[in-house]
Amino acid sequence: MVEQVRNFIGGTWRDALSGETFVSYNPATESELAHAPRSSVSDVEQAVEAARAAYPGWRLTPAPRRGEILYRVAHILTERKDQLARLMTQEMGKILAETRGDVQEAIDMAYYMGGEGRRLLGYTAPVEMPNKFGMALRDSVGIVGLITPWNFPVAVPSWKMLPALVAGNAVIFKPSEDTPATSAAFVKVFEDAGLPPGVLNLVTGAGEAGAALVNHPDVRIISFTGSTDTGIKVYTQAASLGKKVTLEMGGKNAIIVLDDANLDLAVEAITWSAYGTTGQRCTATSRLIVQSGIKPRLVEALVAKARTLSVGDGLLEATHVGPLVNAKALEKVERYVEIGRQEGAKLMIGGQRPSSERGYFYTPTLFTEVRRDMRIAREEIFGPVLSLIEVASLDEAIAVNNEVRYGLSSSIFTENINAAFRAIRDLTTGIVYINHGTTGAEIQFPFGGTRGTGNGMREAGLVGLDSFTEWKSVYVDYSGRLQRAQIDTEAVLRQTNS
Ligand code: UN1
Repeated sequence: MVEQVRNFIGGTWRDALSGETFVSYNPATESELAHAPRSSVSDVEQAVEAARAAYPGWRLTPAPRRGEILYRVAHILTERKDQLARLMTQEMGKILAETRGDVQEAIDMAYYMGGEGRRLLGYTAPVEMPNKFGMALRDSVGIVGLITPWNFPVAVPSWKMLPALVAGNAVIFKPSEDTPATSAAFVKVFEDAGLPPGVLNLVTGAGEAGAALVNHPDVRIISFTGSTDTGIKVYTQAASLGKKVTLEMGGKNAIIVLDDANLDLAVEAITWSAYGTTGQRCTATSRLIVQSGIKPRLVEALVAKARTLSVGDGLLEATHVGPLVNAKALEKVERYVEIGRQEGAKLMIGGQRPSSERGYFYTPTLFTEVRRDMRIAREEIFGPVLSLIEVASLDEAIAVNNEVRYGLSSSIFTENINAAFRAIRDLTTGIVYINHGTTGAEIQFPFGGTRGTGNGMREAGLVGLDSFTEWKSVYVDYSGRLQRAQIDTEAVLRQTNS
């Protein structure tokens, strides 16, 4: 049955004002999964109107009460975890174990940010005058716009929505056009948890709705996760309107394997970080930087392991690797594999579609003899394609890791503690793993990357509120007179010299 998705604006579920819809497909079967509103400027305007009406009341709702609603969100998500995971698998393809993990990240985040309802910590510090008090408070900002991708359709919006809401903002959520049904099911959880109408609004659609959000003068913050091309456009436009922006874009993450690594452990980690989620994570491993001594054994073990992976519909428990999200994503992978071949890299396994009549499937692929300057060593492919670059030393491995335009995640496999600490110090990515793949970040630590991955902001963790709050510094003078700082420099010097 094809589901009818609606926008959620001011607490009611509605079609687009134009009545137009678009289709969301199941990438494993290519069948229609849902029809959703193709929102335009006027739908976004309605959502902003609803958010503007809801904001003053939400802002003044005591933060511990806001936090309690987030705890209810966590409970309902826990109850609906399997249901949401199944819908997500059908809508964007990744396997059930991964879609359950996606929902779990949102549950974790709801508890974590629910707790912020009783913290939202600011600080006090001494001030220069007697009978005077100073403090710094976090304040909400107003209306926040979220533009989010299809690869983590519940987890990634949760990193944005939950801190934004607990801090007292009103939110407009524009999810990827590949996952409108999952997004609506996620928003329904907030409705059922008792979030007041208008505090969270959903507008589905494509670029037009996203652009309307970025352009609307009353939307003061844009939090974006997605492709580098779109992210830079969003950033440029939002900056010209003086908005605050949080960006999380591409990755070209590497695992370094030194000669002394635990081979079995490295093979497991590489396999899941490179081919899990069909390589469609911004944290996925797409480069392997391998020291010469271990290379032959590692390649042999990786090829053997890749042969055991079953590619298919993510709803089947036996599947390891689901489809790519859509035809365009599949074409991009095919194009890059062709580029790799032409550049002279050696295809060890994969490099083709499995024989299936339907679905955007692609077999796990490994290239060796990849040079640092090849496009497959530098550009984000976002699919199950791994490029192996051979190096002589730890120094060379670190240099290769750091030279790409992205800086999200990196990892090193070594049993040598000195090498591990050198890597921690010198790998210039936002996330560094030791003896673990490049995926699997936890919500209590900052998430984000250096260089072209972002704009210096981080999501989640202790700093997760920074994107959605403004600092307000407050001075209270209770001396009853106008006190002015007068530092008698000469007197200070006389005292110091005596
Ligand atoms: C993403 O791909 O955008 O660290 C997010 C991980 C997950 C989140 C990935 N926890 O792989």
